[in-house]
Amino acid sequence: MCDMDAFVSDTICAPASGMGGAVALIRVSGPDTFALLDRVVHFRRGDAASAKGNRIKFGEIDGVDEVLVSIFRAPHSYTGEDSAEIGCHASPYIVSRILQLLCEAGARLAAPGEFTLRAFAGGKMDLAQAEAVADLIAADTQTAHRIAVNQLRGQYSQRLRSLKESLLEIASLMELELDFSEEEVEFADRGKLRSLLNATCAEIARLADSFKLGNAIKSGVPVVIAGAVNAGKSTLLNALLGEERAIVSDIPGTTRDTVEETLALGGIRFRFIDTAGLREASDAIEKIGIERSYASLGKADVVIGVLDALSPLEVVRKSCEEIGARLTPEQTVLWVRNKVDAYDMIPPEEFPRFDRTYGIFELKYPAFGTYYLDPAALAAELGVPAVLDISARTGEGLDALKERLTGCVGDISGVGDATLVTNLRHYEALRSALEDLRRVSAGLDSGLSGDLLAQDLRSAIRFLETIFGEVTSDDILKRIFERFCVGK
Ligand SMILES: Nc1nc2c(ncn2[C@@H]2O[C@H](COP(=O)(O)OP(=O)(O)OP(=O)(O)O)[C@@H](O)[C@H]2O)c(=O)[nH]1
Ligand SMILES: [Mg+2]
Repeated sequence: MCDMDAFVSDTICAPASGMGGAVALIRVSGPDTFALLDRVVHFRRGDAASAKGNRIKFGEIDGVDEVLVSIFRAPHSYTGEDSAEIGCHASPYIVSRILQLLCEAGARLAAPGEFTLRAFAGGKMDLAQAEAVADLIAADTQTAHRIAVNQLRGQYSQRLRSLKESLLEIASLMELELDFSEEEVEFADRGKLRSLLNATCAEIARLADSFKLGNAIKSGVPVVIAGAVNAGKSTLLNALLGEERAIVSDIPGTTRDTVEETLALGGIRFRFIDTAGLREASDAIEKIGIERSYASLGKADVVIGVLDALSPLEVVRKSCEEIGARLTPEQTVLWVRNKVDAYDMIPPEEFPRFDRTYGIFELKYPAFGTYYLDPAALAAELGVPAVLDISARTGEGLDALKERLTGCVGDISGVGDATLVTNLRHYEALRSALEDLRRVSAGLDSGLSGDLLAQDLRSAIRFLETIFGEVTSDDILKRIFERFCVGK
């Protein structure tokens, strides 16, 4: 357990609103909140210290601003302590001047997440709920928002607590068995113990499995757009975003550095990363860019492998192999053949230039059909599951590409109401609990000593408890709350 008293002895203040806007909010919390306010603010009527209950008071800070102060008396506040929110005009000068006056009067500037940490320490919320506060602020899609709200309201913790209850019941059933085993009494409830253990394991496994989708919804899905120079990667990024984000030109090697932009598709945030085209570069800067392309492939959940419809098949095959060799089985690759619109535009006298191109000539110009491969035949030729024909220039095939992208994430309909794990810390705790429980299960089968089983079971319970912070350490709390913004 951590030493909460160290956190809650003084009075803290911090700006709580973002930049911009007309009005700013400054938060104060701690035992001296009201005395401190009375030193800094001249209230129109009465003072903060003797104000009854929660109320809003109008006042003036000399030479600085007129302010509206919301007073929250313990325990009816976010932190559970005496606290207040000062509304003032959103000039950076006013905000910093008020904070300075509060600090001169005895407050301390809060660390990131310190208000929420106090709410947790004061028993206003458990740790999973506290983490949901940060998720709620960061949520930028409806789905991410719904999941954060569900977790903040405690449904998620409730679900995990009932799993803990099941484990406690298993523990007590096991103890019964231990007590009687020496007397060789037939254990009546063994079937119940088994089925409860199996059901609990299955539920924990389901929750752990939900992390892939939960994390995709919360953090976004990194999608790397990779391929040979000039294949149209940057054009594709721009077409997906609907804006001219990356520079496009017919000069091979236009993109030198990775360009990243996010886009929500079907309730999921995708982080598209356009990369420098892959080739043997002679230029030192381009070489660095290509190294970055390879490095970013490692961070992708999904790779869009862009193949140039106007390149010869052998060149395409090489690019396909280069990308494929750097991916792991967990990563999904969507292969696209870009520039299919160009087939229409190539004048017949240009055809010799496209010799051994795997294009669509056959359809438009049957005489040149020898090298045409439809997408399925091309996929077979390249040894990949599928290829999608697209034109980043005209938008052809992009809806199908978007559909395949959302298909990579899984079905998100109804996830707002399901219990979904979005937090890596929780996922790891669930995985560890599951490992312990699987040992318990195997131990039961092989007649392992009850002491050893009980040990693993206790460890599984502790892992669940870390999720809502019943067991925690200063280190864990520090790591969680330092990722919060100041003022939350
Ligand atoms: N006809 C046609 N041309 C395209 C299409 N997509 C891209 N192009 C053209 O192909 C050339 C290269 O496009 P870019 O998007 O810069 O290609 P890139 O893959 O980002 O190239 P690098 O950054 O150099 O690796 C430009 O002249 C684009 O206009 C397409 O769908 N159809
Ligand atoms: Mg580019």
